[in-house]
Formats: sequence, C-alpha cells, structure tokens
Amino acid sequence: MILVYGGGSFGHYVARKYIDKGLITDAKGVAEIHSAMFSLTKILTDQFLQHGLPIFAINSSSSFVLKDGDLQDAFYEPFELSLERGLIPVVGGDVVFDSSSGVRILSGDRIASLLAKTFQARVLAFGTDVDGIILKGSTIPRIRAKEIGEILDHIAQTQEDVTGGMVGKLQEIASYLLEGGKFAIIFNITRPGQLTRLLSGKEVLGTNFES
Ligand code: IP8
Repeated sequence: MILVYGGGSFGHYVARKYIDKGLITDAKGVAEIHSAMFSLTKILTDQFLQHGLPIFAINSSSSFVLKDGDLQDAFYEPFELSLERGLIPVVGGDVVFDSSSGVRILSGDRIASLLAKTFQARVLAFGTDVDGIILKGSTIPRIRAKEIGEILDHIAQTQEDVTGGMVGKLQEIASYLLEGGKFAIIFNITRPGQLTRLLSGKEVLGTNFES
C-alpha cells in the first residue's frame, strides 16, 4: 500500500494566497506552502507511529519535476525500496518545481494516479468524506471511463481547492483508465471499516470506475 494525501486546510489555504494561473512565483509563498505541507506530514506520520505502523514520508518536491505543468521527471526508487523493506510510503500533494518557470502545485490525486500506474496497483482508491459521486442525492455505483466527460458536466467546481476537488479526481481517474489503469474507486474513508473492507478486496459503498 502506498498512501497519498491532499493539501486539505493546510496546503490549499496557503496556496490560494499565492497561486496565479497555476504558478507560484513568489519564493516566500513556495516556502510557506511547503512548510504547511510539512506540518500536515508530521501530524500524519505521528498518528501512524502512535499505532505502531512503520510510516515513511517521501517528499514529492524531491520526487517529481514538471515541465509546462506536465511530468518531466519522477524518482520512484524510494517508493519501491520502502515497500520492499516493509515500510509504508506516504507522500502528499505539494509544491514542485517546473523546469519552464516557477513552481506549481502537484496534487495528491495526480501523484496517486502516477504511482498506481507505475506500480500497477490493484486499485487506485480515493478516500473522501462523501459516498462517491452523488447525483440527485444518490451515489452512482459504477462509471465507465467514457462516461466521465458527461458526469463532469453535472459536478460543481469548488473554489476552496486549488487543484479542482472532485472534478480534479474525475479527470485524473479518466486519464488513469485511458492509460491502462484497471480499477479506481471514490469512497467514504470516514465511515468506519470501509478502508479495511476495500483492502481485503470486499465491496464498499462508493463509485467504482472501470475502463
Ligand atoms: O489536495 C494539493 O494536493 P491535493 C497540495 O491532493 C497543496 O490537490 C499544497 C495545495
């Protein structure tokens, strides 16, 4: 298992102050966002350690470099080696360098999809605080890759999240499935037992995505 987390009230709150057309050019802003994500990483890793779990934080700013917003370089070896050595790698959305200019936010959603593709994950699972994609009050149980465009027309873009919220997740899932990914799910990680069920291969309440 590789864990990926988003910016939540740490990264997005600070990033909103500095981001302009996807770029952060103010060095102080870059440092502040990075530091906010460090604080979140510390809280997360402390929680895992308190439960006796060998969590191992990997810095996304040192693992990924973009060019014009697209992935230019990725250093996956620390992920591979930590899995091999019995550690649980964890990485978060963060500021990453763009070799063309400035610094951009690389979302946890994008990182999760890159890692799932690279390590041929059984499932790319997005744990959220809702029961999946909800339209007219009900969770859509299954969506095929080709239907995602139509679903996107009905989903509202959030202002709080600099990387697109649920829209960003759907776009990421669409390209993951297009690039050969097998299975993705958006589920409610705040419901007790759901993650355990998912990791044991059992069905959970959520929206399942297949190519
Ligand atoms: O919440 C964004 O990650 P996301 C990280 O996965 C920052 O989009 C720094 C806002």
